[in-house]
Amino acid sequence: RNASSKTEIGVVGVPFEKGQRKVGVGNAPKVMRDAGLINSLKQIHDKIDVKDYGDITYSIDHDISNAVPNMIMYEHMVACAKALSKQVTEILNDGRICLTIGGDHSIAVATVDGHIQAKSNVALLWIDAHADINTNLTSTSGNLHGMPVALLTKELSDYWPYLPGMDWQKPVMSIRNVAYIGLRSVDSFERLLIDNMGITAFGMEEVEKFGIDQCVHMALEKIDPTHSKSIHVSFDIDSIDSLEAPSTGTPVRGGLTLREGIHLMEVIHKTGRLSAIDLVEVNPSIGTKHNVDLTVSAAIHIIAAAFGYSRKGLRPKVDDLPIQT
Ligand code: NNH
Ligand code: MN
Ligand code: MN
Ligand code: MN
Repeated sequence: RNASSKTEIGVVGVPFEKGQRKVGVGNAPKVMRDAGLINSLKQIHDKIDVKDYGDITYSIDHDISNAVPNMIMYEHMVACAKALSKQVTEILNDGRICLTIGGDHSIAVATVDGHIQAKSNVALLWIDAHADINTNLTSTSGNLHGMPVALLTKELSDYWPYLPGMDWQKPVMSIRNVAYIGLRSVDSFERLLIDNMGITAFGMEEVEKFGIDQCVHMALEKIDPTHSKSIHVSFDIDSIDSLEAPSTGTPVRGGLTLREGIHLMEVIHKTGRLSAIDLVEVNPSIGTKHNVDLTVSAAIHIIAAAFGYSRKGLRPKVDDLPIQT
């Protein structure tokens, strides 16, 4: 894909914050739109077409609250995810790249599910300080935003009890089609899984050792060796160092620089196969106004890079320099 080919984007906001315990992450879609997200997308280049599908709404089934041990506010996740999965499928079937603005990371169960419904052959890049591959038995928090990768993948499906209300969600993705970049806060059972299953993971040590460009290329080569899959990037803003993206629920120092986050997205853009992006865990209630502004603008720069924003600058349509007459 380049500046001369048309890029159609569908944006959906998910004001969902019940996958963790801090207030505020649900306001990110509004804060991102107020900060000019939609216009920033339109201004990337003149072949971009953006449609805003609005925010996800849902109503919960009280009968399934506390149905599963150690999954807090489970009934909320179930209801939101069902609505979001449908919306993502619709956006992709409309021929658009789906940009989902969270919300906490539990919403990725739905975005990836919706992506698989539309495209079947999906490769998933999970950009995060955390691995989000806990089950209800391994999680020490009970927070659902630490569990989406385990809910999505077939190799983990035997580790779950029956999940009422989630029958629509089929764990059909193989963990072989998932790669992590940015890990630096991994729980002990998560580490055991990553090692035992040989999950592709480029933690901060690997980013340091090989550089971000090599890490992204190696990750893509592992999860999409035939260069044929539909690419999903689930981007947790806490992958970025907390100095550059401080307004997030579980900040971790020593992370990706904004420049590395932008470069990563530029590489993915150049594949021409990017179909869906989640941008999650921006919490506008954490930190000062300056902290929030830094975090929101980092998120917008990362998104713009994914859609082809060029740091080199783009040449004009008519490439004659204006001359004095
Ligand atoms: N691993 C921890 C848990 O399961 C923290 C997860 N927090 C995140 N993940 N922000 O991206 O609760
Ligand atoms: Mn996450
Ligand atoms: Mn995280
Ligand atoms: Mn190759």
